[in-house]
Amino acid sequence: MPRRLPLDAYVDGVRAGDRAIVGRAITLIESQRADDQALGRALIERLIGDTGRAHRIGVTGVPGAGKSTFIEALGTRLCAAGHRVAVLAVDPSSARSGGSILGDKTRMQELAREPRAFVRPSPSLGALGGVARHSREAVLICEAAGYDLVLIETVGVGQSEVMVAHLVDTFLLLMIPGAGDELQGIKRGILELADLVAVNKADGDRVTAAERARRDYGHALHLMQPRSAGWQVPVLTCSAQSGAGIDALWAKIVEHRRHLEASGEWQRSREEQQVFWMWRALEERLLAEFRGHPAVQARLGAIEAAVRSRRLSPDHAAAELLALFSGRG
Ligand SMILES: Nc1nc2c(ncn2[C@@H]2O[C@H](COP(=O)(O)OP(=O)(O)O)[C@@H](O)[C@H]2O)c(=O)[nH]1
Ligand SMILES: [Mg+2]
Repeated sequence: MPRRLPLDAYVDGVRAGDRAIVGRAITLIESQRADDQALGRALIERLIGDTGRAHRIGVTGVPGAGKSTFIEALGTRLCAAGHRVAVLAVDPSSARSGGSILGDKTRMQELAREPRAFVRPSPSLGALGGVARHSREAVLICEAAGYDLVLIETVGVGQSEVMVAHLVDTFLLLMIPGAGDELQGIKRGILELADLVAVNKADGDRVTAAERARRDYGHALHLMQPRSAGWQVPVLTCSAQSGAGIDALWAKIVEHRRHLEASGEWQRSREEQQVFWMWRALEERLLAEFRGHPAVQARLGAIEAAVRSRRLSPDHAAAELLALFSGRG
């Protein structure tokens, strides 16, 4: 099989919901090669009219919270109910080290066997900015392929969940009982991003602890500003392993969507997200052009050295570099 297909083959294959082609289209947009990137951009342009229809749902939480197990349990149920479910992963650790903190279960073997599901386990490589663009375009490809639910797994330990919050309509935070806030690495900032909170692993001898954690998070959230006006963030318990509470949680996710649609926030937030990503793309391109600019390249080393030795203030140095870039230097 050729490494790369003609543009029409990608377009037709994605529109037909051909899972192998969907996978190859995502590989294409993740490629670092200039010719692949040009083809990838052309593909996104061709598909853009077929995008925007899915409910985009982010799932975050510390490693081991049960995100993959939960997505597999939920995804399997949703497929049985007639949905088509795509699962993507965003893992900032793999961008840095090549290792993954999303873990093995991210492969979700059971769900991947489901004909109505598409699972993309390998998160993209590259800087977080690149990962953001890849993830966003992967969502669009899944939508064009007819998946009506796109679930995105990410880890609640750094910046990736902030980025994912700008990608999704509904953001679910999975906690585990008895770990304590510090242990779970959950800062107030992450709690503020959540539209729903679920305490997972509410099974066996953890049921009481999970119930206590649910009450504690409920109290904490009551004092916070919710992400969308008029929506009190629900806190539930569930067990991804036994399936207990999963249906109730899904009902809340659907309720959140209805709330957004009724208030007009669904549309508004999608529009704001588009503009947000335009600025991120602009920043990324501008910075690349800046670094590649000959006058900047010629002076960068000397200016950095001057900043290091405090002969030049960082702000002054930035102004000088910008002047070089814009031809005023
Ligand atoms: N007891 C129990 N274990 C669970 C539950 N959900 C996940 N696990 C286990 O927790 C571990 C981490 O799960 P995983 O889905 O990989 O977590 P992730 O890192 O958040 O994606 C695995 O050994 C799972 O089998 C649950 O609801 N109850
Ligand atoms: Mg995982």
